[in-house]
Amino acid sequence: MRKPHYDQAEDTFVLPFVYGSSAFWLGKQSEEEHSHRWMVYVRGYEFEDLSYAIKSVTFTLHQSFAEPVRVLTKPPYVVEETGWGEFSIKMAIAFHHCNATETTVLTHHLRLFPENRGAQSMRKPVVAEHYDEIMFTSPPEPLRRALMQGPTQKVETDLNAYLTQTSFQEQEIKALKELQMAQDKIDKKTSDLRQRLFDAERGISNMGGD
Ligand code: SLL
Repeated sequence: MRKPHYDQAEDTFVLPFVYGSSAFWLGKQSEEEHSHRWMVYVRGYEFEDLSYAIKSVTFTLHQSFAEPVRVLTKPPYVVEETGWGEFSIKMAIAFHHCNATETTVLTHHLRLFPENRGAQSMRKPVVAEHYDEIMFTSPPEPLRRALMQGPTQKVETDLNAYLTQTSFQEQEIKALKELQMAQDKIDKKTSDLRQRLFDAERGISNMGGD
């Protein structure tokens, strides 16, 4: 599980997190006004329980929804709904022992439709996620202790299953593998060139030695 990164010199903590949405098309038979089921969420990078730092997440939906302001005071910080259209969702993340001015406010654009007008699928969700970090500089003592300790458990939600193909962790592992392969290629080229240089130098010295 990802712990916040602590910088002693600056006395800062950096808390990684992910926010976004996942949407399923409900098919041709669905009602026009409820053609998609979607979720918008704030989650830990590795689905860790962020309630050690987060006090609440307030989602503000489009006015066409009944009670558009949804306050979640415990994880999973998810709003699940059905609807027909895309819109921007405001998310305000409040932290323990902090005042309202320290609330982090983000906007996520809910995506329901596949990119480039691709075909809609009832099985494959349209996932739009963002990685972000929240920085705390010299936080109040109880929050400092919580950040120092980091997460203690993961959150089990349906969300985990929906997001496995696109999880940032998997992307990171894939990127690291690709980097390693590129590094191996460079190492091989460098050693080939070194050998050629060595052979060439030997050739020159043999010429001079006659
Ligand atoms: C659009 N600007 O025109 C956007 C607005 C609003 C979507 C989209 C409501 C569903 C319900 C809903 O999906 N609103 O009332 O339950 O595309």
